[in-house]
Amino acid sequence: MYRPLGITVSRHIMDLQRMHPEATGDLSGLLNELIVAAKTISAEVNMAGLADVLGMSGKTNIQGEEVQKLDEFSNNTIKRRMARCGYLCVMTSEEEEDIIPVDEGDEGKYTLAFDPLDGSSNIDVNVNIGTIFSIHRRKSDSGKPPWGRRKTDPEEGWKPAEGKPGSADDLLQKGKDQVAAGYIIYGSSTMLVFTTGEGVHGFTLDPSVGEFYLSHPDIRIPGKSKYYSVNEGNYSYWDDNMRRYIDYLKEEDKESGRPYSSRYIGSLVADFHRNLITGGIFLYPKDNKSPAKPTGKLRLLYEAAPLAFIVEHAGGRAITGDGRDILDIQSEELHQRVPLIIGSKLDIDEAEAFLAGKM
Ligand code: AFP
Repeated sequence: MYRPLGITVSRHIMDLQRMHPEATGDLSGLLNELIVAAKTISAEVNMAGLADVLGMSGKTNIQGEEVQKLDEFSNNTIKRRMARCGYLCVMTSEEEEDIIPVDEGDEGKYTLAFDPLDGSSNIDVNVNIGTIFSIHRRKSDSGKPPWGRRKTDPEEGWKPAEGKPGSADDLLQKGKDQVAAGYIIYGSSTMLVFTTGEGVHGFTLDPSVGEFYLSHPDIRIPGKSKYYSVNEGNYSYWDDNMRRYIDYLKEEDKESGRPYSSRYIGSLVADFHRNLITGGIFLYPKDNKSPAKPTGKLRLLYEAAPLAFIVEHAGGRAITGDGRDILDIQSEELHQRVPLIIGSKLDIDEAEAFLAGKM
């Protein structure tokens, strides 16, 4: 019923572009390409339960193609599509150690960091998983004319304008300098949530027409919540302040709305999405579980920073718990880990006070 009137995501992106007369359309083009990749992944995720049934021995599907693991499929889908879209100069993915170059001749003015399939250990048990992305403007010169990626040669027609490839340095930027960030959650329905800094908007995929429709305009996270999301199995690895905070949330006190309820899925996108809509605080703090991960488990460039950008544009906050705002951190490595405490603003303020030993 809503379809004829529904605002499609491409229409929404065009509307955003029109608000910026100086825009070349590159960011719109980039987002639209990413959305095609997301739809491709969504279709594959929906088939996941059938992969073994249809895949015969798990090696080939009914088309005779090799059945890939879903995280590998998602990574390849995004990287191959985006390498030739003409809007990027370099990418990084959770699945790849080094930077991912774009195709020669297709160098553009943006960078992309992505987690192709976050929460992948949940795939086999039919629990929500997602793709997270972060877009920055490149720091280095693109070497291209300002009017875009292709020039017309009177002799040869359209051909790529020569450009310069990007480097890791283009990717290593602060979260607050993102130009867009978002995620796609593959759940009871597939949803895209993103921001270009002008509100956070959610779109739901109608699989019958293959189109995302605006379903959650201008999302605002409730200022205070009654939910906390944390892997409490790590309790003995936390410091005293962190333990005291979680103990506090579980105490009974009607006036401050305690005890809080616990909700933990183990897929960051799913835990974050639920808290964004209903209010909540998600914590993956630093711990002493593994000397290799003293700063927590989650990655700055394609997990913490994009979700922090979204939450802050929805009225929430994201911090490390050791005195830093996530968006202020200058990334130093592609796969850098950070503690992440993210969600409803008043809850984050309170957690911050606890973690600093002030409460
Ligand atoms: P997987 O992709 O290995 O499932 O990890 C998911 C994740 O990176 C993130 O999505 C979760 O919030 C977090 O790890 C869960 O970690 P724990 O299993 O340590 O709670």
